[in-house]
Amino acid sequence: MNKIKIIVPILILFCSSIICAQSDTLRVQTSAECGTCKKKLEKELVFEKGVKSVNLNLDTKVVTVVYAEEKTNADKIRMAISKIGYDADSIPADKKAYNRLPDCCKKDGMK
Ligand SMILES: [Cu+2]
Repeated sequence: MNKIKIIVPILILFCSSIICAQSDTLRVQTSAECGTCKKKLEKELVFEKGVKSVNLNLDTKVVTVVYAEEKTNADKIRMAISKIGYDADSIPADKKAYNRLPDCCKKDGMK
């Protein structure tokens, strides 16, 4: 009986450390402007291969992406954000995708 009390917590710890090791969290500075951007970015980015969860903070414009390390990487995620139409850190928004954004989502300089 006592053995089980020791083994179970160790097993739980072991399993959770494996799950944690497989996913990584990335924070990307974007050019999102409004609630429409948030919905669009979160909805489209979550379908990207390897992406587990997406959350955009509109105050900071930083998108937090949890992804599977073995399926994708930070550069691919930044490229995906660019293809949706937003800047991602140093990668500028894809021009065509940007032009398709609603007016409210465009930066003043590029209108
Ligand atoms: Cu917007």
